[in-house]
Amino acid sequence: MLIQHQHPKNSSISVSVLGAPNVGKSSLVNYLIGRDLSVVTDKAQTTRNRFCCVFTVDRTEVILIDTPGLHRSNQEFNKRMNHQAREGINGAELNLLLVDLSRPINKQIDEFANNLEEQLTSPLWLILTKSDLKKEFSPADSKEVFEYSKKLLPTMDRHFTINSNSGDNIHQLIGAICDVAPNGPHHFSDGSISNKSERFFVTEYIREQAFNLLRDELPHELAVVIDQFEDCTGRPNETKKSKLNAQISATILVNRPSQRAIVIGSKGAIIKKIGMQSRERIEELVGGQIHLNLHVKVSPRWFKNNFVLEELGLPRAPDSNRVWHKK
Ligand SMILES: Nc1nc2c(ncn2[C@@H]2O[C@H](COP(=O)(O)OP(=O)(O)OP(=O)(O)O)[C@@H](O)[C@H]2O)c(=O)[nH]1
Ligand SMILES: [Mg+2]
Repeated sequence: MLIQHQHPKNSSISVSVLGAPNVGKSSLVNYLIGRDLSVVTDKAQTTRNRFCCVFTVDRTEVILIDTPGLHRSNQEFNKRMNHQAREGINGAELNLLLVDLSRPINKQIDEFANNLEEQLTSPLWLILTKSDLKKEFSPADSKEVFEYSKKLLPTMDRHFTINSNSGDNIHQLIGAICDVAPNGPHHFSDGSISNKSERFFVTEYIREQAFNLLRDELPHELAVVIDQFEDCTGRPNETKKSKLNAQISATILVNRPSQRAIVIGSKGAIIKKIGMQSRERIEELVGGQIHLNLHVKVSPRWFKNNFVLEELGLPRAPDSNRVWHKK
């Protein structure tokens, strides 16, 4: 076993990244791992599934758990997303609570405490994000917010003020995480960087570009599923086509026929753009050329359909509604 050959001084820590939608969780994750793996958009509820990704500093492995933004909703889809976020805490040895400085601060802390205080057993650190958007915010202000959060969240233990665009203070955060990492073997010792497959990130990147190109409520009523993912890397190297890494067909699900028309766009302009931009992202991920075929399908109320939700990696939550529709 690989683990038996690991250096005795190795250490490893799993760290959940929590907070309300749009506070900058995935941006911080990407900054820490040094690549744009997780999807980031200016829309709330971009991340829908919890997943792990990893970076190492010297002998310390840090496993980050990116989570969907916690929010209040009675919709089945949102309940399952929230459940993904709550599950992020399970098994995490350290939790980071991200709070967006450009929005009401105490309200975010209150909501988090109301939602999750009972579930927290590991240490919690307060990470005040987007410091560039609140330049007047002083270290004394940070301390005050930290003291406030400690009253509501007993496991609250440290605080940092960061900016994920420029990286301000993030190296201090990395140092602090490494300092508390317990000795133990690395779990991602085979060189992989995430617990999710390429298929998962393909759907994420298509959805990310759709989010970027579409406005209003449409992004929330849109999902992406893979129809076919053919790995072409093993093909004999004789034709030009054999340079292909993968041949991928995916479907963008929308709720209503009018949304299908918007996603396709005039003369197919929008879907073409989604395809071109997401292909660039996917090719970077797989390290080679791909063929990407995109379709748009009306799947009425897919966000209430257990079958689709399971396919999207969102299993039933403890507070799930009683729904079971056929596809
Ligand atoms: N100005 C500024 N913008 C930031 C910073 N960090 C993140 N953002 C922006 O905030 C928006 C949301 O960032 P995400 O990383 O997607 O936020 P998230 O918390 O993962 O959001 P969900 O997945 O929807 O819960 C994006 O437009 C980011 O570019 C920051 O430090 N400064
Ligand atoms: Mg996110």
